[in-house]
Amino acid sequence: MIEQKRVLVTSVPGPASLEMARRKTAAVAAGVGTGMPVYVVEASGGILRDADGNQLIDLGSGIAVTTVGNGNPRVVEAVTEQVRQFTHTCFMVTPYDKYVAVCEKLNELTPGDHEKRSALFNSGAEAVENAVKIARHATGRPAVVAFEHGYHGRTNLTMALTSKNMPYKHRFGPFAPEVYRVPMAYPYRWPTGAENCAEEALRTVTDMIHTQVGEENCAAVVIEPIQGEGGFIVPPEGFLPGVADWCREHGILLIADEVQSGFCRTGDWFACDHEGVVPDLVTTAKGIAGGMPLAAVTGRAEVMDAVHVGGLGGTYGGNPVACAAALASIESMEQDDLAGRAREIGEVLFERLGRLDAEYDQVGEVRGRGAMVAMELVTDGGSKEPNAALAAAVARECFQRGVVTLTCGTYGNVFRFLPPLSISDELLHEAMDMLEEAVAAALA
Ligand code: PLZ
Repeated sequence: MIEQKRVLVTSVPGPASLEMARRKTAAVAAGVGTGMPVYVVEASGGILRDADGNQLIDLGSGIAVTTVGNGNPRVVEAVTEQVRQFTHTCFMVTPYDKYVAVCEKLNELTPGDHEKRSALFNSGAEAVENAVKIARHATGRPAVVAFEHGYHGRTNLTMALTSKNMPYKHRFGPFAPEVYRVPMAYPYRWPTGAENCAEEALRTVTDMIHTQVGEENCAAVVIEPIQGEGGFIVPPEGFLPGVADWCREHGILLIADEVQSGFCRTGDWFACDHEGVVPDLVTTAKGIAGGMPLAAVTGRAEVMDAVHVGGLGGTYGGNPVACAAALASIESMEQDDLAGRAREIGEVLFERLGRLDAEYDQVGEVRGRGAMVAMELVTDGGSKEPNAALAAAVARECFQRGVVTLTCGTYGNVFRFLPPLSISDELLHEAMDMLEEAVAAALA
C-alpha cells in the first residue's frame, strides 16, 4: 500500500509524464483524450502515484470504477489466484463456477425479491445494449425511450440513447432507429421551479410517450436513477416511482442503468433502493469488479429467459479474472460496509461543498447522494448560466495541487466527486482544502 499522503515532487505533469505524452501523441489515436495526463505507475487507497513520483489524491476512481479502492487486498489476492488457475475458457464453451456465483450475487443484491437471472458482459455500453436487446425480444416491441442528459455509452445503439452531442456523437451518425428522447426531471433547471418538477416531468414524459410513440410500441424506458455524465442530476422524490408504476401499467419494461450509480456508490447497494424502485432490468458495470472489466444485465426471470439459447453472449463476457475480482469486491462491500462508508463520505462532501456554495454565487447547486456528489457551476445564481470555463479552471487548479477531479454535465459545467470508498477522511479533507484554494485561484 502506498503511503496515503499527497506528495508533489515536480510540477504536474512532470517531465516523465510529459515524455509519455509525447509518445502518446505519436502512437495513440488523437480521438482518445487524457484529462489529467499524469502517467500512473501505482495506485491504492485514495492515492495515485505517477511516473515522476508525485502522489495525487484521487477523487474520480477512474470514473466511478475503483469503488473498493485500487490495491484492495481481497481483489489483489482473488485476481492473482484466478490468473494462476486459468484466465479464459469462454463461458459459452466450457463454463466455470465464478460466472454463476457473480450472477447469484447480482440476483440477490439488485432491487426486488422476485426471481431473477443475470448475463455478464465487458462494458457498461455492452450491458445497456444487451438490456435493450432483451427488452425488445421479450416484449416484441421496437421503441426505446431515453432521457435528456442521459449517458449510456459509445456503441451505435448506446450513442443513440445518449443525449449529448459533443464529444460522444458528433459526426458518428447515423444512429440506431426507434430511440425516443423525453425530458429529465432536473429540479435545478425545471422551468416552473423545483417544487413542480416531479409531477410536471412525469406528466410530460408519459404524455410524450403516449402521443409520439404509443405505449404498445414501447419495449422499454431506460433511465439512470441518478444521471452521471449528464451532470449528477438527482430526480425529485416521486419521479422514479411514478415512471416505474406507469411503465408497469403499460407493459413497458423499466431498465435502470446503474452502471455509474450502482454498487454502494450512493450509500445503498443501488440508487434505485433509495425510493424502493424495482426495475425490470438493471445494468451494472464499473464498481462491480474493482477495476476489472465486467458488466451485467440482471432482470426478471421471465424477461431474461425469454431469449432463445445462444441469443446472448460474447467471447469475453464474464471473464474468470473479472468474476474473481467482482466476488472479492462484493465481499469487501459487504464485510467493510462500504455503503455506510459512502454515506459518511457524502456527509463530508456536502459539508465542505456547502461552505463553497454559501461563499460563492458561482456555485449554483450542490447535489448528489453518498459518494456521488457534484456542484453545478454558473456565472451567477440569478441567471444560472452554465459556467464550463470555471469548471475547467477549477479542475486545472486542483490538478496542479495534486488532486485528480472530474467534470461532467451537458454544458460541461458540473464538477463531480467520485472518490474511492477506501479514501481516508484525512485525504478527503485535504482534497477539499485544495479545492477551496483552487476555486479561489480560478476566480481570482
Ligand atoms: N451507463 C450510466 O456512466 C460510462 C463514460 C466515460 P462503459 N460512463 C463513463 C467515457 O467518456 O467514455 C457509462 C455510464 C452509464 C453506461 C456507461 C458506459 O459504460 O463501460 O464506458 O461502456
